[in-house]
Formats: sequence, C-alpha cells, structure tokens
Amino acid sequence: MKVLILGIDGYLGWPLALRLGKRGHEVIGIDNLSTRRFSEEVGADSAFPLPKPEDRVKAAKEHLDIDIKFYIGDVTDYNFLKEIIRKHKPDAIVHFAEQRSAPYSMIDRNHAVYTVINNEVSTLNLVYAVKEIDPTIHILKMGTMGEYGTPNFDIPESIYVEAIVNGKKDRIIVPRKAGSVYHWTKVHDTDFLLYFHELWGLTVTDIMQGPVYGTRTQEIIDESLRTRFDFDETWGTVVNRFCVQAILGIPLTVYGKGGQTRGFISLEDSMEALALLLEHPPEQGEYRVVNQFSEIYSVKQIAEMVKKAGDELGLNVQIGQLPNPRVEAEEHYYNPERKVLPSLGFYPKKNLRDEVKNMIKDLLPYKERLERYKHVILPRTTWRR
Ligand code: USQ
Repeated sequence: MKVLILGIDGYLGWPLALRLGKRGHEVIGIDNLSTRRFSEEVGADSAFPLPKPEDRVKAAKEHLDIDIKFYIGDVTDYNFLKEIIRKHKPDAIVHFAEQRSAPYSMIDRNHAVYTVINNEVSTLNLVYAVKEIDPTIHILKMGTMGEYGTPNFDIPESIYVEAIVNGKKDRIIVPRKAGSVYHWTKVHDTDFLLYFHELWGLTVTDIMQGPVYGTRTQEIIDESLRTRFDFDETWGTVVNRFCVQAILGIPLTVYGKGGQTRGFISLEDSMEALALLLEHPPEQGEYRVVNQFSEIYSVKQIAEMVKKAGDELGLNVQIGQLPNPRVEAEEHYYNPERKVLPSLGFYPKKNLRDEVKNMIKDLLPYKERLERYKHVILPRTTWRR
C-alpha cells in the first residue's frame, strides 16, 4: 500500500512512517515543520533533540532499511498538496497536519484564528484534492475524543444516533461539546468530512483518539529515530508532562479536582491501531468512526501512577494541585464505546502503569536538557481570560 502522511514530522507522524515502512508499505510525507517553530515560540523544545528532516530519513534507512520521501511544504497550499497527490497516487492519506494543542489555540485571538484557518483549510484542501484526483483514496483523519466532551451518556462509536426531539424521532449526529478552540476545529472537521462524504461518496475513517503517551515504539531502536516529546504547558499532554515533572522535582500539576477522565492510549498501541485501520479500510464510500483509546483514567489516578513509578526509581515525587486554567468538568461520567478496533483484532499491549516507568527511564538521561525548560512547565494560558 502507498500512504501519504500529512504531518509526518510530528509526535505521531514520524513513528507512523516508521511503522508503515517496516510493514512493507511505501511512505511519503509532508510537513511544514510548524510544531518545531511553535514550540520555540513558547520557549520550549522536544525532550529528545530532533534530527533535521533529511537526517531522520537517513536514520530510517540506516537502522530500519526503509525509504521515506519527506517533503517540506504546507497542506494549506492547495496546488502543492495536489501536486504531491498527483505525483505519488497514494492508496490512503493520513491527515495529522493540524495545530494540535488546546492551550495554543486559547492563547489569544491570533492563535485561535490561526488554529481555525490552518485546521479547516487543510481538511478542505484534502477533500477537494481527493475528489479532483481520485475519490477512491481512503482518508484517515485524526480527530479527538475531545469532540464529544464529557457527556452524561455512553458515547457511541458511530456518526449518527437516533434521537427524539419534541416527541419526533430522527437520526442526528452524535452530540458534540468541545472544550477549546482546537477541539472545536476537530468537530468542524468531522462536519465537513461527513458533508463531503455524503456529497461525493468519499471513503473516510474519522478517528476519535484520546491523549497519547509514551516514548517508545518497536521501531525506535536508536536515539536518531526518536519522535518529538513535548512536556511544556502548551505542547505537552498530561502523562508526558507528569513524567518530566517527576524527574525535575516539580509537584505534578493536577489541574483542579483532578477528576477529569479521559481514554488514554500508548504511542506503541496508537501506531498499531493506525496501521490496522489503514490495512483494513472501510468499504468504498463508507464513513467509519473509531473511538481510539485503551484505558480510562482520571488525572488524579495518573498522578498516583507516575508518583509510584518515580518513587520506585528513586525519585521523590510530590503530587501538586493547581487552580484549573481550563474550563472543563472536573468530576463527571465517562463511558465511550469501543468496538471497531477489537473487531479488527486490536488489543492494547501496553498499560499506563508500566509504561510511565519506561518513559521516566528513557527521559532520565536527558535531565540536564529538561532543566533548561523548567520555566515553561507551569500553566500560564487560561481559558477565561
Ligand atoms: N491536565 C492536568 N495537568 C496538566 C495537563 C493537563 O490536569 O499538567 C488535564 C487537563 O486539564 C485535561 C486533561 O489533563 O483535563 C487532558 O489534558 P491534555 O493536555 O493531556 O490533553 P488535551 O488538551 O485534551 O489534548 C490532547 C492533545 C490533543 C488530543 C487530545 C485528546 O493535545 O491533540 O486531541 O489530547 S482528548 O483529550 O481526548 O481530547
């Protein structure tokens, strides 16, 4: 299979390129390198130093014997995107080329507007390019479990549900309630994808993924193959941040009551799930929704697991508590359905409890580098400002 990855330079994009290459698929990628720049903008950097794109490609060849084509360019540039799709004629296109940080989208108006324009234009460009060049291409789009928010009902794994409104029954899109401008762009992506799927019969897998954690995948067998790892307030996600905080002696930054509950998945399991979804596409013209996570925990439970792992490794980890910079439910019901991935034979191989210990071990050699970014760990971006 030939796969084009939009956003190949990111936390998920790079290890997916390695996973697909290792499984014998042809991999082409595009990236505008914006996460590197945006991380610098907030005074942060990846915990693991990132090789330049050309050195990443060389390392993949040297250590895994895989050939990756890496184009530097912007998916919001329609002619550029079309040219790459025309040239390579992929069977599937993975869309990761979006601004993926909730706090970044909430810094101020400019960042909100950038997030909306980048994320919506990239999705629209993709659907128009696929329609124009080859409407049979499978679009695998990274959405988020955060599209649903934290409703008081079981979250279905489907695009539609039956609803009775004022006594009359109809099929409606599963209700969404996002918690940041970033998360709303993912809702709008779903709306657009569904609309164009219905107009033109496009084949789509819309993945609702929970927060991903981890430093390892099967293919990361050398430091030069590492994927980026963010831990600052803007780009780091909760598990990854807590592991770095444990190393730096910063009390774990539990926001608010810490009852915020999410479906988490390890980097390794996320790669396996994505590869399976690509290798088992939906029927032509089908719209498939996938709730992608493996374990459900609250932020407080995660803090306890990171403390235990850190203490066992000789660190003295404290759990802190900060006023919540976000506006979100801090105690709530959470029960998403998950059946598509198990039906494809997917079962998670990693669990958070063991994996956080491996993460701390992988990060410890970089302690000196992490110390340099201590000042960007505590939250400054607030939702209410
Ligand atoms: N949180 C803390 N302390 C921290 C960081 C986060 O308590 O130091 C809390 C947040 O308030 C939130 C939860 O942990 O309740 C998750 O936050 P997060 O920063 O790990 O994740 P989030 O902002 O939701 O976004 C991340 C990715 C995003 C992806 C999303 C999946 O950045 O791209 O879409 O996870 S989901 O959370 O299911 O929407």
